[in-house]
Amino acid sequence: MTQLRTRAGMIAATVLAAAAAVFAVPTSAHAAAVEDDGADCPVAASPAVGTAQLPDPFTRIDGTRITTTGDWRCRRAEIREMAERHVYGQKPARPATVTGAVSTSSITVTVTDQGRTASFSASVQLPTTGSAPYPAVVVFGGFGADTATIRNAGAAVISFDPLAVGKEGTGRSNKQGAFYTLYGSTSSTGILMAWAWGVSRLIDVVEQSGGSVLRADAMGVTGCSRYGKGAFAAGAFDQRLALTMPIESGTAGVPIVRGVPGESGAQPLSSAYGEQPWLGDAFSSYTGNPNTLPVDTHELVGLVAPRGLFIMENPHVDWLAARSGSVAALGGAEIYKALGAGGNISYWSDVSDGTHCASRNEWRGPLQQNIQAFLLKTGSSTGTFRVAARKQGHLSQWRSWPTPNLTGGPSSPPPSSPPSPGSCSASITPG
Ligand code: MCU
Repeated sequence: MTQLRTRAGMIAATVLAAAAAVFAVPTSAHAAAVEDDGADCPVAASPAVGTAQLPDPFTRIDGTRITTTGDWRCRRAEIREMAERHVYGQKPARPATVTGAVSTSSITVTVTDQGRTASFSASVQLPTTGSAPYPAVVVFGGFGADTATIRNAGAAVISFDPLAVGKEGTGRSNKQGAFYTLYGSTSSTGILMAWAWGVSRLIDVVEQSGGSVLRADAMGVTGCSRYGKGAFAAGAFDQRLALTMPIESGTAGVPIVRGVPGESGAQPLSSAYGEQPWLGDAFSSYTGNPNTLPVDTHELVGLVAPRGLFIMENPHVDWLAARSGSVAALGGAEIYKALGAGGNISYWSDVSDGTHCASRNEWRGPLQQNIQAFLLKTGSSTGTFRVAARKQGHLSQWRSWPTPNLTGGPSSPPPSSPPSPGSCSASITPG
């Protein structure tokens, strides 16, 4: 890795060109009141797919196209379910019992499901300004996220150790951590989804805490590298998160799966599948055949829509697949636009320091702006795209579907009565 980091530093001198696009759409993203507002939608068997192009996010499994913003709810449920089946593994519905407590310094969580119990906790650091109850950002792990800027912007930091919920370094038939204590060490669900589940259970406890310290309706999530993969999954699979901010997530994170094999130096799919049990066991069928995957990550970006999403990437380290990341962001932005929320997604890979998970001046302003827009609700989002020329992908090469003009105005809010729910050291290791 030293090798890669040194090289990254050299490439950092490469001149970057930035493309900025500002959408004139006001912030209209609201976190939902529930983890999954489409839990009642029927989802048929996944279609047989064999295309190098990105699947059409707007065409249902039955082959018809959605026409209204209201149609998106159950189309979203199809994408969510297919992503569980083929990429991450199933995320169990909200468990039978979740208890715990929120204080000004910690959150404790105890979950009981199917007769088993597991616990974990997270520490809390309050913001440096504002008054309780505070917005909060769940920060995965201990590196790469700018916790000082988060706290100075007025949001608390919830430091989440994902490894307590889904351990790294285990075999696929011996998965460990709180999630697997409940659902079994041979569960086919990968640890990224276990981590996402852990974030959901933290939100459950904040929700139940009565809101004297933290606000459940103003929560975000972030993390860098493998923890960027986790933050992305957390935001995609829990609609209560108002703001999702994956940093330098690489393969198995934001980058389109179909783009990885053709992107020079990118972490291969088989490497991301094998390095850790991050992805679900079912993904083994696709590491050599990504064109048969019925979904791709532009649609996972779409799972976050219309909520706030700020994707940060590093164009200097090839391993991080930032070109495929830019295509995912551009493809997913079409879903945001169709929902009337084009301003709620931002992408920024135009950074000068090539060090993986570095602290970056460029991202301070937009980070603060995103927290203001989506958590404090005091500002508006800009939908800025700043794509480094070195890793600029072109959506037109990846899609043959048009973006529909959905009728029905901006994305409708979730139903008011929801259906009842049935050690990384910030360095890169080439695989
Ligand atoms: C970008 O995330 C990973 C990458 O997938 C791994 O191959 C590498 O070993 O570690 C990265 C990471 O998490 O670095 C902190």
